[in-house]
Amino acid sequence: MRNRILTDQQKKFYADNGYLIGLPPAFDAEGVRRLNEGLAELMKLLRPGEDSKEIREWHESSRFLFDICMNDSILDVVEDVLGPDFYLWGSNFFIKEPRSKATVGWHQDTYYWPLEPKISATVWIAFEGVDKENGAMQVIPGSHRAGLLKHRRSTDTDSVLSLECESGTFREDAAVSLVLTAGQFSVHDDKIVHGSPANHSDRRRAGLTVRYSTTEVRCDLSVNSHFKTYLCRGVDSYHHNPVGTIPTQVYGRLDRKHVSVEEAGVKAEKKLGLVK
Ligand SMILES: O=C(O)CCC(=O)C(=O)O
Repeated sequence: MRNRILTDQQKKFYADNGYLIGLPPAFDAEGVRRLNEGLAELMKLLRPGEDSKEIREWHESSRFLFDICMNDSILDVVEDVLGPDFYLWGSNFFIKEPRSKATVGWHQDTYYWPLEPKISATVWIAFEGVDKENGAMQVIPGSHRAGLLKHRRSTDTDSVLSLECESGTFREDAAVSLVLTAGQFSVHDDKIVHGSPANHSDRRRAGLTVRYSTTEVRCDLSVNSHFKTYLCRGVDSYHHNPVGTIPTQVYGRLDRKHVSVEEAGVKAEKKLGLVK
């Protein structure tokens, strides 16, 4: 049987607060060097006018990213959080160049995803150290227990996301910054309220988010027809979702576009019962 990675205390912390930091790094100094070398290769595949936000779900087309998402020390932690049977389905970069004004508005991931039941976790892998100054992600501890909050279309043009929690639905003054060293990762629940401020430093801030769900979670393919799963641990006895093929190229673009609820628009929000 697999050794448990998280202590009972850490599991309780995750259940109560909806996130975890302070985990052992998944990548050492050489590993971090390779992460950034690989990121530079992926950036070369971007077309004029595109930026790192376009590198979404490229774990389906780049073995380099697929292997990061399937890193055993990361999956061990996810298994402790989600249980024995779960799959990988999403990945994307959140990169803020030095002095970038870009922010991420307060949101709950689950609002963006046409998934049911809502049992998912995100791992945020630090390609460089992140702290308050360079715009580390912030979470509102315990907010995942309040259920789905109302979101509205944001008018803040600096935010890279347009759906944000309505003000007054959570306690912004309780925010905690997820400070990480390069190679470390955090984990957060799909219902926790989180976001991030601008990068006020001369350092780049780069992180890769990786999304995992338990095998009982089904994607509404009428909203995101490109959804693909990769079983990470255990068995998928539900067979609810399409299964992806493991990429053979080390670095490759994915030109099939996954669609979030944000992109699918109000029609999808209505269909999923998020708005009337
Ligand atoms: O990196 C960030 O600032 C935001 C990340 C995020 O929203 C997420 O992981 O869902």
